[in-house]
Amino acid sequence: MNRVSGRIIKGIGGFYYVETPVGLVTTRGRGNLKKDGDILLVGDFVEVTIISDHEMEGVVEKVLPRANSFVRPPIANVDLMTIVVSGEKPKVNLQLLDRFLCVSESKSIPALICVNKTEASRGIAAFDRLYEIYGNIYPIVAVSGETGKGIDELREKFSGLTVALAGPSGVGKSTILNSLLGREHMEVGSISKKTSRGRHTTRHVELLEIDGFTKNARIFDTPGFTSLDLPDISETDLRTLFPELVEYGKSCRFMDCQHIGEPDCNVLRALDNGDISKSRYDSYRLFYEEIAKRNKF
Ligand SMILES: Nc1nc2c(ncn2[C@@H]2O[C@H](COP(=O)(O)OP(=O)(O)O)[C@@H](O)[C@H]2O)c(=O)[nH]1
Ligand SMILES: [Mg+2]
Ligand SMILES: [Zn+2]
Repeated sequence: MNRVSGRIIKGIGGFYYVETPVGLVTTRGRGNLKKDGDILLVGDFVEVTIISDHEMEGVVEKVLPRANSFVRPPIANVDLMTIVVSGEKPKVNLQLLDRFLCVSESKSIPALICVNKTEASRGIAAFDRLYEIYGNIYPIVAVSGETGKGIDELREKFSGLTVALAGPSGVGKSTILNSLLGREHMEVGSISKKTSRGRHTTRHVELLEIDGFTKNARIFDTPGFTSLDLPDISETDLRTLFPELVEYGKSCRFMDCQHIGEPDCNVLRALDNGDISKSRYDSYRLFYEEIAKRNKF
């Protein structure tokens, strides 16, 4: 029996496919892990025992510690959360964008904002507005999945990383994915055009390879995170998920200042000066109330 290390790059119908130095090994789910109540996620780094050399079948023996994981979609070890918004229709929802950013922060996953549909002046204006708000806090890239604008820059930013795409439906995640891959990749759960037989699979997650300039990147082909609950955090800790509140909050009079009306609050001063944008602060207050209400029950 031959034990090797690898990474789960595909999960479909209870089978998990592990990429290893000796080739793709097919495993049937949890294997020996079942008793621990462990579940496997695409993106997991694992150790497998090859039980049949001929068919390259194996059993997962061990899941290595995860840097991070998600339940929906079921993926692990994301290096970069790319949040896609649209410079055209559908109109940018800043509150939703801030929600995604908070979730990334809560899992300590670096985030990148990708503004799609910027091939025309209206999209460019939208990008400029977003740059005003986020340019000092997060990397932000203007692209057009349609024309290919900015896709090389995105590829460069993704180099060597495992990337997930997030954003509401219609912003162009699938278009960007295809543009990055340089080919049509049929979306999970999409209607097969050839057969019109409907959804081609129900539960299928894959980690695809993108050819980068320097180092290849991997990208999850899930339809993306379309909406997310706020992280499991107390309202008093929420401020730690807004990098600019952390920064300006260092000079508040009180160490535990919540920036909601305390005396000598440097965050409120920065808000007055325009150093902190109103929309970000509004999201903070909105999420604060939402979490306070949630935690009451
Ligand atoms: N104008 C414009 N439309 C785009 C662009 N990228 C995608 N679209 C269109 O936006 C719609 C939604 O795209 P899709 O990739 O399915 O979005 P998803 O729901 O996020 O996966 C489709 O009609 C696309 O043709 C772009 O860069 N510019
Ligand atoms: Mg899509
Ligand atoms: Zn304060």
